[in-house]
Amino acid sequence: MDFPKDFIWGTATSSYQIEGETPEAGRGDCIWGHFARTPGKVVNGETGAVACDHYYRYKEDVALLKSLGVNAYRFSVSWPRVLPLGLGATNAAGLDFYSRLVDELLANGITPYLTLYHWDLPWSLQELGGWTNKDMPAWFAEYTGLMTRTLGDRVKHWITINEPWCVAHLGHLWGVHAPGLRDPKLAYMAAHQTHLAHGAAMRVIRETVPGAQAGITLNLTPAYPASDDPQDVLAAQYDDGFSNRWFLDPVFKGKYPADMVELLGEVLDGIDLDEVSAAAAPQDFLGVNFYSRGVKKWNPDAPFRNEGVKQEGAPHTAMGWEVYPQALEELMLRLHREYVGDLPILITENGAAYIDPEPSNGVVEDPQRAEYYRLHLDALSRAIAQGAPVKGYFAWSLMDNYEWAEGYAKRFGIVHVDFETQQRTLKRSALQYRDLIAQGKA
Ligand code: IFM
Repeated sequence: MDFPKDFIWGTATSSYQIEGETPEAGRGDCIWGHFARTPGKVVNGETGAVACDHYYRYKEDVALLKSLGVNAYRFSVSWPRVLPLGLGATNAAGLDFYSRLVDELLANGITPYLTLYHWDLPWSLQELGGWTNKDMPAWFAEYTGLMTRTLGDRVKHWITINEPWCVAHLGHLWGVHAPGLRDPKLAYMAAHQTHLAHGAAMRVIRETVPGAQAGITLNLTPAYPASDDPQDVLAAQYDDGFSNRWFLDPVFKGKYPADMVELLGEVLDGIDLDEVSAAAAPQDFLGVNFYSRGVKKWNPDAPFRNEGVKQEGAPHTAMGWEVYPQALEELMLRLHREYVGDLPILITENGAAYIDPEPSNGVVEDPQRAEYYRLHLDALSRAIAQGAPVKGYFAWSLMDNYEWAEGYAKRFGIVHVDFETQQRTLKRSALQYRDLIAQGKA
């Protein structure tokens, strides 16, 4: 593997997944707390009430980052921690927490990459319709301004929204994530609002943070046809539209993909499609979260005319996601050709859940996760050698945490967390990552 000397090596987390809800520190409720407390929504009814207790243990966690040798850390701000009702009165303790976290990172030589929205919408905004309310871009801009004014002197790397596809589809179409709605029209309205909110936040960041580097993070899942049959090829094209182009095209072309607009038809009624040009505000990088691929076959009865085909015999993670690193290499080259040109790409998440053994002799042996990382970093280094402008990589995740509707059962960390004692233990994958970073910097 060959990475440039100035490569950005990081790990990533998000607020609701690690911090703990800490109402005693003035944080307001969010849609995930509400969703998780609703019976039947999350495995074992688990919530992020304590999670990794990171709000109180952040210094220990920054020390872990330091021990790994990373030069960057991607975290998210909990909107209801700083604005408990989403708008209006601020929570000084919440702002102070992020200020202390940023100072601790900088003191340890670690560059903060701040994500403004990683799914924990203030509950009071959801009561007003949340992402389907047309005021969302303005609310998001107000919240962005608060954060840039508070941290913009020290934080120069800003990510607006994490995985708008999940916000729209998991949260508003299939109802498996907060806020748990199941309505195609609401889902596409929510997606539209994430585009507009991204554009609005980019303008605020530009105006308030001199020298800012800013962009969005999209989860991209390459689609492959199950066979050479032209119908399967079309199924893959539609899946690509649904999973990838609906989010890439607004940001890079300022418009929605025409084939999908036609396919969605009246689902889009009530959305002013031309407004999406606001999402094309120039970015400094594209954040990409990559986990797996989809293999698609034609199904005229499926909502998007395609359905996934499980690749029997291929390796899969504990999430049931196929391990297919070649898709990462191909995705980077496609983005380079069709979207970003030479604009930097940051892999803002990549990683895998597996069932791990308990710690033994001070380490957790996780050979499958270590191999997943090795294969994907290898794929990335091949893409870079062919000209893809990949400038950084953030392992998902620094530590085991609250995996949304899967609760604590699915562990993505390179650091093991004992959720009873909050003891952190490095896994073998973390040691491998540390060594790789050291070689890369050498
Ligand atoms: O844990 C999530 C993260 O919050 C967003 N991207 C995918 C990860 C694994 O499911």
